[in-house]
Amino acid sequence: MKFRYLFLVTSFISLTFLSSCNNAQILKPEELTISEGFKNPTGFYNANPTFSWKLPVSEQIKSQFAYQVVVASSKELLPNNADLWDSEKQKSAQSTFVKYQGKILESRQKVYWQVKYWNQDENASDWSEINFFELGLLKNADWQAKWAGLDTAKDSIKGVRKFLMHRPQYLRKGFELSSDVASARLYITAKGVFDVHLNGKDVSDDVMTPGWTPYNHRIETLTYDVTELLQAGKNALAVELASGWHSGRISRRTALYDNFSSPKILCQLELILKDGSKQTIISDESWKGTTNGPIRLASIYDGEVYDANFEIPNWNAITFDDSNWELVEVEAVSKDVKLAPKRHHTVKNQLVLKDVEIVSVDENSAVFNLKQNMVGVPKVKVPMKKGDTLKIRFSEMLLKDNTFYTKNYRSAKSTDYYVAAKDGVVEYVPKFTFHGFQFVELSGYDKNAKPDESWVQGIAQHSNFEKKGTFTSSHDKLNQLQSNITWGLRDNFFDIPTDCPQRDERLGWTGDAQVIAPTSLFNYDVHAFWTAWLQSLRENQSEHKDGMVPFIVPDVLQTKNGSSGWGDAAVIIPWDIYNATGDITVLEESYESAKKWVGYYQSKVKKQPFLPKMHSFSDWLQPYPSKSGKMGNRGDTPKDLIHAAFFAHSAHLVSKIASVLGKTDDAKKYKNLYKAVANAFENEFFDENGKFKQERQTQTSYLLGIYFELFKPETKLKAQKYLLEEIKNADYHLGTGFLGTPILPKVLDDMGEIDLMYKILFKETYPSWFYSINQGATTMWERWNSFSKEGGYNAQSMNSLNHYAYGAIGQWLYERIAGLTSLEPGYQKIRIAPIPNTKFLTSASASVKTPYGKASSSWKIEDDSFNLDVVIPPNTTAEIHIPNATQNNLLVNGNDFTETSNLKLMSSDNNTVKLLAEPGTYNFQTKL
Ligand code: RAM
Repeated sequence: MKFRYLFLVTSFISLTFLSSCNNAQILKPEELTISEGFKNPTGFYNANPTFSWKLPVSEQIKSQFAYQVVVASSKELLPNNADLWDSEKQKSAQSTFVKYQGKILESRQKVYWQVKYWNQDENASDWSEINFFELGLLKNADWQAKWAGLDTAKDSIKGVRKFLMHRPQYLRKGFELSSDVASARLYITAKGVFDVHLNGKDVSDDVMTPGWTPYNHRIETLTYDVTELLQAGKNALAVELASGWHSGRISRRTALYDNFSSPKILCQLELILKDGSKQTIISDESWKGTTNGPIRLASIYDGEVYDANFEIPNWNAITFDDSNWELVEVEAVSKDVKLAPKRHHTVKNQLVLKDVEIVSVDENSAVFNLKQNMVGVPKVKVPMKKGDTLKIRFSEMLLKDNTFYTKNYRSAKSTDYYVAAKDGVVEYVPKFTFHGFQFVELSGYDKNAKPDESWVQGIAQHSNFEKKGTFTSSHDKLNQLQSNITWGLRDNFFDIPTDCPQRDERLGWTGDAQVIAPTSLFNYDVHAFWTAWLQSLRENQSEHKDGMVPFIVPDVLQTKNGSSGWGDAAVIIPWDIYNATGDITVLEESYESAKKWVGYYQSKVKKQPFLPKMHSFSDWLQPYPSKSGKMGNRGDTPKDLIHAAFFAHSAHLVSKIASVLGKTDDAKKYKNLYKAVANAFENEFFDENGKFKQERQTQTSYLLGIYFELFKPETKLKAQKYLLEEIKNADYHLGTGFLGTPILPKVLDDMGEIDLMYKILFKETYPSWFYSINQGATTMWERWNSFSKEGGYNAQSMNSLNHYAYGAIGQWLYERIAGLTSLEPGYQKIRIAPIPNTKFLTSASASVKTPYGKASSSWKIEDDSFNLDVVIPPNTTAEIHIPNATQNNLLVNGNDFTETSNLKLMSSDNNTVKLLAEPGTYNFQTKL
């Protein structure tokens, strides 16, 4: 008995010892984020965040058995005395988007959190580093400040098309503090765009804040920790303010008819002093302002006018005497417009393009080539003579004879001016505008100076998201395509997803957005970017018009009719985000809105059951349309077919979303609806042979039917044949516009027509992706033939060289050329299934920073052997499909393939071996 007892004790001790040994090896969780990927944010928007972390890459860590999250009001309380929330040990593999379920959090509250996990062997990790988040002002009632600014409308300055322009304002407030500052937060926003300074210093490097939301519903606010910028004694808070989106002509009808008046700021500086007292400085009637500053005018479309003669030295410093300035007017914060912390990252300067070439110089002007179509502002450094005006013009592409071309900007003047106050070199970067351009023309500089490449640089700006994916291959043009896609994305993700960044448009077209969302989610961390815009979409969705989703968001056109293929962004994008991230929150947030959009289709069904009659832009900009000019923009696929296709598809997705959310009745209801619409679609538009009934056949009619699963299985097979015939008739070119193009690769892939898809993708002639590259494109174009080296610009006035829609092919580069896909939401299960085509490629490679860590797939063909390198992150599994392989000719990490605990055989036929892999790094090799 005694002996047995001793044995038990020793084994207990050795077990504890062993497990604590193991514990020591279990590395702590990394890369903690909250909600849509925020790291330690100040001024956070959501009092009910979710928590995510990553398991470190290590031999010991395959998956998560359990986790524990602790949340506290101070660091000292962690981990053992978490006063806000202790999730306790949860047996769950969930390491992303774990919902906070603790005490109610309030505006301004700073919260600390930490997490640990248990690995597959139930060994606990150490606690992670402590992270925090601090909430912004969540309610309008938190604001004591008043909207403040000068009445600039009364100046009645009329710009292009007689739109009211507002002189930029310089506003300031001096104040005194009785002691040093322990902590200070500046809460600030504007009806307009602002740049704020404290004691002469820049508060941030944000650009064009607060960004663009439907201002009549919600204005985003920013929070800055300005503790370091303040001092005991005198201080000065100073703001530059311009029209931006809110009061500029980009807001079109809303600006005109809703009487959006002079720009205003709203700011509240909340201080805790070292002596323990509190003080708040707000925007109110005591502020002073002037419009006699150097930025004379600023417009998003038309550019900026800067006159150095109006510079006001030290205007934003403590010492400045503002007694001559005017008192501002104020307006109370209204209940009707929600003030909410910005829920995605601000626009920032991202990159400076310095590799510049001078194209031409004549007596008065010089043209510079930045070699990349970009969005942002120029930085000029130019010798000037006092009193002269430097004129800065922009262009996307020159004509054959180097003519500077600006017509496709339409009414957007897109021109900046700088008036010199003295002789010498001036440096100028416009502040309250942005342009889309590759070429810059300068005129008005010192005539005695010889233009130099150093005179112009390009500052590229976009919303401040991180790069998430990479794709590269052995083919230069394919790589150029990837570059054009990613530049097109960055250029058009300027606080909202825009159709184009340069002409008098730059609007949040919903159709373009739904088309590009999946590709964007591969390339950039745009989770928060999209969910923020979806909130704007929901705010603009009309209650009065049966759930109509406008075709642009923010809806400054005051859209009357919804468009099929466009309004579906309300359903498709949440679903795409969920699949790319695994975050269910976006589905919860969007569910009612998605249902309402389907309801809009239902409200448009009149005579024929399940077939709506409504508006559509249709398969926008399909090549070779049968009608000419503007009439041809909508392509040849009839709009009634497009309504039915997207009605069915959106109903289908709502049914899937309902299933994920556990709403089984809705799931059934919408599935039945989808089936009924699909049935009506097939009967109405296709004959018994699966042929599209219209004489003029289109690729898109078949693509929509097949990809949206609208055909009976036997009809689908027949329709596939007609699709192939259509492609053959087009001499193996695509024949698709905005709606058909993203679907083409998916359908051909599904049909096993991989070689055909490669053939179409690698076509060099119009219409094709490489055609634009052959014509010098560095971004995606609006039209398949927007420009040619020989003929210059397409004659149609609507013609942008920076339009991301056709970049939707980017998804296929990742998913199939390199072979990396998310198989279960958020890459919890990954599929590696490259489809190498040796006619065009000898290698391709992609990586994605998934919510679990980096995954990658890289293949190359060398010395008659096919090599595949794969990285699978912890807490996921992967299906790996190895092409040209059999069980017998497959080497894994240099050895003959045998099953291990990390690698199991799923299936093998004479062409492909399918394996199920645990996290890790693998090399596969087969002889060709
Ligand atoms: C133009 C643009 C935009 C498109 C609409 C229908 O404004 O091409 O991208 O969505 O038309």
